[in-house]
Parts: sequence; structure tokens; C-alpha cells
Amino acid sequence: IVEAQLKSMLKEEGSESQTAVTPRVGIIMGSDSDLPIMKDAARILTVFGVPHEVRIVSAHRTPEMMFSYALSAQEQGIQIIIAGAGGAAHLPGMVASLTPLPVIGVPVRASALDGMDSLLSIVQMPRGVPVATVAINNATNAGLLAVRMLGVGDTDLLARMSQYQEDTRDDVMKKAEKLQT
Ligand code: RP5
Repeated sequence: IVEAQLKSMLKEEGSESQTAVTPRVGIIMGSDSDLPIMKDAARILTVFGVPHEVRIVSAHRTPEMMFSYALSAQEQGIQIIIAGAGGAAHLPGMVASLTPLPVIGVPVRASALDGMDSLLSIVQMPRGVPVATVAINNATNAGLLAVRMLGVGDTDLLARMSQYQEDTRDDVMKKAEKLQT
């Protein structure tokens, strides 16, 4: 049921998983309640044409699924994992301990502690097990970071990232000019 809900929410957004081709990025999250935030990562990957998949994988509620996802990701063709979680956000770190792939962690603001709990749970990893942590609720940056990482071996993708940066710059300049007139 969760998978069906996930698909329909992503379809509405135009960010549904591109399952026809092998996903290069796996977007996982602890709960379907993380999806309103995590879909921003899917949206960015869709804009850049990067095949990806979206899954609910909980470190605490479905630990066996987390183990099997993390242990099989590399052989499935996944190159980067974006993992979002809130509260006692152990998913990104645990996944990073089980795979050699780069893991980008998204702290989701999910509890009474305003996301600081998620941020600290994800960013304070022990030496030897890195998780590239983005700002609280900033799944957009997780998607952009994944594109930059893939761009190291993909000049077309890197060119599209440069274009995105130019567009962002132009957008700010236009707003600044408008304010002056
Ligand atoms: C975490 O607990 C999830 O990542 C989510 O952010 C938080 C709350 O989950 P729900 O109770 O909404 O399912 O594991």
C-alpha cells in the first residue's frame, strides 16, 4: 500500500521513479511521512534526467530490508544513495556502514526538536564511516550533490549543472534588478 501511495504521490509531482532503466541513484527514507521533503531530491534528478528509484526503508521498523537494500545496492547498479530520516535518524549512517557507495544524508524535520535531532544523528558519524549531510529538509541539495558526483564521470551532466548554476545566477540578478527599478 505504501509503495502504491508513493507512486501516486510522485506521479502527481511528475517525479515518479524511472524504473524502465537501471536507477543510478537510490532515494530511501525512513517513513512515507518523509516523502513531502524527499520528493525534492527526486524532482532534481528528474530535471537532470538521472534515473532513480524511491523506496521506504526504515532502520528501526524494517531493519532486515535496510540490510538487504544497502548490501545489494552496488550490484543493482546504484551509484549513490540519498537517505532521509527524522528523529533518531539512523538510516543514512547504517546504510553507509553497509555499502562502499557514497551516501548523502537528509535530516528531516520530524519531531518536537525541530530537526536538530535528525541533523545531529546524521552528521555526527564516527571516523571511517562518512555521510555527506545536507541542511535540514534540504533534499534539493541532496539531489544536486548527487548530480555533481555523477558529473565527475559524465561531462554532459556536468555541463547541465553549469547551465543550472547560470540559470540560478540569472534568476537572482533579474530579481535584484527588479528591486532597483
Ligand atoms: C523516522 O521517524 C522517519 O524517517 C520519520 O522522519 C520519523 C517519523 O516517522 P512516522 O512516525 O511519521 O512514520 O524513522
